[in-house]
Amino acid sequence: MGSVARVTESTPLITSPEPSVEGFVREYLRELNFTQGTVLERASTNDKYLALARTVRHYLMSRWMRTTNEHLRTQPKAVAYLSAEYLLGRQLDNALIAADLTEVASEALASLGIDLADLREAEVEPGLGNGGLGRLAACFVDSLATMSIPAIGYGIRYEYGIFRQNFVDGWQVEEPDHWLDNGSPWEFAHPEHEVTVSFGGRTETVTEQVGDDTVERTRWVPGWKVLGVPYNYMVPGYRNGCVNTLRLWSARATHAFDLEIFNYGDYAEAVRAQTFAENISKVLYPEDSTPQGKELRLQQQYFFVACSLRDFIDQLLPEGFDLHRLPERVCFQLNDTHPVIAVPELMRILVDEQGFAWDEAWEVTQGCFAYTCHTLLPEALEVWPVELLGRLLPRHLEIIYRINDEFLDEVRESSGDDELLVRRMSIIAEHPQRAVRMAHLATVAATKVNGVAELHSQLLRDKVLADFARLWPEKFTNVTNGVTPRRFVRLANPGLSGLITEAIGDGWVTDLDRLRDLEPMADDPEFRRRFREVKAANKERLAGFLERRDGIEIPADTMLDVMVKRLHEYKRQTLKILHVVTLYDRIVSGRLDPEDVVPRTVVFGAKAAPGYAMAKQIIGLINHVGSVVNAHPEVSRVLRVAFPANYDVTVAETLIPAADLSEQISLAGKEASGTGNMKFALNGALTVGTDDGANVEIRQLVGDDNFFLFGLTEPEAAAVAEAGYRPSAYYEENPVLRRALDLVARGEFSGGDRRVFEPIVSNLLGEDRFMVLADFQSYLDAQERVETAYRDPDAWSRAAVLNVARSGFFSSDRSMRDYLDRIWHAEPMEA
Ligand code: NBY
Repeated sequence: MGSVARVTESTPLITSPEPSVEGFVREYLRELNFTQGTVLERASTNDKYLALARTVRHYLMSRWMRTTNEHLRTQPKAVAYLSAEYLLGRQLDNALIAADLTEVASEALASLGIDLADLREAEVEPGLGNGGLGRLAACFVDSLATMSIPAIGYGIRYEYGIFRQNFVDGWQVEEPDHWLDNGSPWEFAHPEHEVTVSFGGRTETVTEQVGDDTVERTRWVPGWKVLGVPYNYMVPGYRNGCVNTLRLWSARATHAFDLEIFNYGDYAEAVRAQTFAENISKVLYPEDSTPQGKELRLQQQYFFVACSLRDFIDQLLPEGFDLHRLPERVCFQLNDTHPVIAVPELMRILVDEQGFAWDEAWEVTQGCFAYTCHTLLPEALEVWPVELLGRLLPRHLEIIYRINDEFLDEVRESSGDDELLVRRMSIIAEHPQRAVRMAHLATVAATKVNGVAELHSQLLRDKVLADFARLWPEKFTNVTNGVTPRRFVRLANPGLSGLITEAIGDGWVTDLDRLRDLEPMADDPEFRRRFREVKAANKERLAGFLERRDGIEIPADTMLDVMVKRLHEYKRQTLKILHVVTLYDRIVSGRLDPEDVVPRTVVFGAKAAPGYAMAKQIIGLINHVGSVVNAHPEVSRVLRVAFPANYDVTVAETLIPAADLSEQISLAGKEASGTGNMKFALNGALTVGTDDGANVEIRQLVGDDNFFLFGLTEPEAAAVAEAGYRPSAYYEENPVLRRALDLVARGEFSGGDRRVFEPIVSNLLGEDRFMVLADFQSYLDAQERVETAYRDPDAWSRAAVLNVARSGFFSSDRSMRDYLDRIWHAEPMEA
């Protein structure tokens, strides 16, 4: 029986090697020869990269084993982060800086005639997420490790991550992301710790004799099962001896199932069944806001949380642990509603498997979960049709109904039978079809519910979940998002990092509030000059990168104006492109002398969900406008558009440090937080932005003088909507806007074909749900202020340095402290 030896303190560990150039060369050649099975002379770049990745692991391995042993031995309260997405980005560089090995590795490789930079490029990033939510999870596990918090991340090992984006004639085409094809040196498979997950079937009631009593129990009789195999990834803290674990689950067919079919002699059917099971972790759903309600997605969600709860209980708790005390040992943080099916799953484990009374089980469950909401769009709130949920998870549906019954009793009691309220709050929606509202289930079960920026949390309390906030005001809290300074400053911007460290020491990497000490430097002309030098070098680096990667040429000495994020109407890429169209129109029509324009390069990066037709239209429009602008002899002297395909974490790391201007232009009240906005500010870009999400907090911190605010506020936008918004009125009244829209409508960017962008034009004139036209003039005015400011390089760089100095709050380390204080109540491990 594959039993695993219990870890004791005396289990001998081979210790990781001490870092030295000679030692590294030895370890490296050993990996190349013994694991990769090749010799230096014949090794491909991929061979060399894989050997390097494995060599770097050696240096983190004893910290990992020690951290894991300590967690098992001391049984501290732990954070278990449940997330369907982790948008990790490349691992090599992060592991090197965490282990403080970059110089040693680079010298060691150089002595073998290898350039570390070439091997970095060989890594295909694990894109196991869509955007902000997935990247946030990756930043959080980094911070938890750096702060020595006992934590484990649980998720799905998708065989295909977020699709690769290509442009064909300017239109998005998706290709599968084969990220595992060249080997996966950062993961450790543990098939011996496989977990069985059940689906389908029915429930039945059995009577049992307990002492003198007969009790009725419900039993789930599943219809089919799959296995979950865990893959462990190291999550190294920054030079602190702690390496936490990220555990991603991969689906396999059960052994019994295929054996049975093989015995019937139906080989092909057996293989098909295997494929069916393995489909569960095959591919990441590419929707970043509107859930698709697909059966396979619910299978994915249940699959990974069932594996994770089992794993936590069976592997991380001591044998015989009294599950009544589970809340003392863990907080399961629900990253949006995707893992919320964990709530009825824990109830099922406690009631059906452990024999808990319902109320006891509910108390434990309520003590173990907390829920983070990441949206404000009503269509983004997940609901699962009862028909589907009941077919896939019949026992869970019964449990959800009972949770709802008891909850609605409480609502009736406290509201004096307000039936309208009951309907609004019910976990079960009746229209347009009977369905489970996952956000309601999460809110009812959780100890705490948080939004991801002050404004967002306020709107959750006042609008999205207002009934719940009235019933349980103390349940609601805010934790403003953050980003890891290790990846997004230290690793992505070595030039700025060096400059900061020279000025204030290197403590900022793990204590970002220290950036405040830079504030006086904003008034030091020499510091500002060096800051500009760093920016210029980062632009050069970006220009080289885009040239190599995409064959895109950008001038390296213009204002770099960047809008990177998923493509969504609420984010308003359309507003940005209308600004570009306006500049183009003014120059072409002779209204604006190119000499009077501040030369700028507008860079877009955005993937559209493959089924989101309007988003794909907008991508087409950006590319077509870009082609016309870039081909125009006068215009292209002062205005360029670049839209590199397949924006990902790796691109972000080169693009953000080069940016002068950060575009954060969502309609107020729609972007929950944003995290790109934080990365730009920390890298010394100025923001042109609306009063939305975390922009509000950025502006408060950096100061109005160092931020270009425009647009309706949330209450204003709500009032306009309430009064009946008429976008065509703006079109009629504003000749500049009319000219821009007319150009698009007339086919200026589509070879004279008016039909191509007709859907965009008629949407803007007819509905314009996100009020692009209402904010257009205010945006143009803000861009005028941007130009004026940019003409004074000294003043601009002063503002940029102040952005850096005042953005320390946006470290994900601070977010973790807030979660720890307000929600998790876990403590760091002793060093
Ligand atoms: O989460 C984003 C928010 O839009 C952004 O404002 C915030 O900063 C960030 C981190 O809190 N949300 C997000 O990225 N959402 C998704 O990626 C997503 C993915 C899948 C689904 C829904 C949303 N889905 O239902 O399938």
